[in-house]
Amino acid sequence: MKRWLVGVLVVLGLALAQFKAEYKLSVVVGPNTAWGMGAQRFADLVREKTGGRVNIKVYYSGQLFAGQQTNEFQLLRTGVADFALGSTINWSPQVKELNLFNLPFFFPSYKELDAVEEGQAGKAIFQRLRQLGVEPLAWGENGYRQLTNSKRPVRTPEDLAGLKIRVVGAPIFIDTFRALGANPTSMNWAEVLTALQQGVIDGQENPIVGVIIPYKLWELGQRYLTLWNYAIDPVIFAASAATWRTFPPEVQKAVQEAALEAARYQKALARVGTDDGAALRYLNALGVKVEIPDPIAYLEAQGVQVTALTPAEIGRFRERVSGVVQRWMAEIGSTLVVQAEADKKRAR
Ligand code: X2X
Repeated sequence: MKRWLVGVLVVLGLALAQFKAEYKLSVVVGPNTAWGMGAQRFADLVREKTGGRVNIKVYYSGQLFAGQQTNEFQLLRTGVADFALGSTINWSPQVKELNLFNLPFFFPSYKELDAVEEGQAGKAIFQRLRQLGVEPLAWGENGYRQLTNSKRPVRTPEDLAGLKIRVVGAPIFIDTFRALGANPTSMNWAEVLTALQQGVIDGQENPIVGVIIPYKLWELGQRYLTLWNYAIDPVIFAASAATWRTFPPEVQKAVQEAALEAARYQKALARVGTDDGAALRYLNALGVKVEIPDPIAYLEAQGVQVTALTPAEIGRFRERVSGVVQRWMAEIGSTLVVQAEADKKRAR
């Protein structure tokens, strides 16, 4: 064989060899959620923008971490997962700064949340993730978390008394629901549906568009819904640094662009009918068919009794958790909390 041809083949071989046949992406929920659809969109865009070199397979419903959702961050760090669309809740046991989003009643509006994500605090959080071996690419969203239960309407902290509420295995949620007088128990999402069906738990908390509707929780007896926006659940599009380092700069750029584009679409899907109309307009402009433009009317039509709390009613819950907020702000770190407060203020 000609020398130059050998050279060409070697270079070609190297170029090919640096890509795996399949890159694994972890998601906690199934494909029919905004979160799952965002993951698929990201995979499709990455394939398209890298000319098929980066081929991502989405592993839904926690397949990669075998049900233990608070292990996802570790999987990503070690490169067992190449990518993830990870909830800040599930990563918060390893990344204490992410408890910022778990602070009860800390984010009164999407506008303030977006300002924090795009602002100083969001940048500091991304920097922290990089230090821990995870390359953050974009902010997506599961949504504002609302309460459902099978027993009664919840309008006051007294209504919550004694209700057995499933929360994710992140300690701040146990603290919060204890302070509210409920009986919280931590459980992986993979077990929640059966637990609801069997009445092992009375209630749970999750976003309406992101989880409650796609999983049809009313069919599992969750007939009472309280809208209180008590916590927000961002989803971070991210790569394992171990994988990220193997990509040449032009591939990194393509993957980064794909993440921003997919995240914008994903966030809009998660917010439909719960914002000022911007999400729906954006999706309409993209030509995406939105099946449930009014999620609250839809839930009511399914027989769910919806209790929307007034600001004064929310104030009563907020009072009960003031100690939890103080304690967890110290845990998160005052620098980050001050940055977040400043970011929020700028949005107002
Ligand atoms: O487990 C949950 O409640 C879920 C699906 O919302 C998260 O992964 C945080």
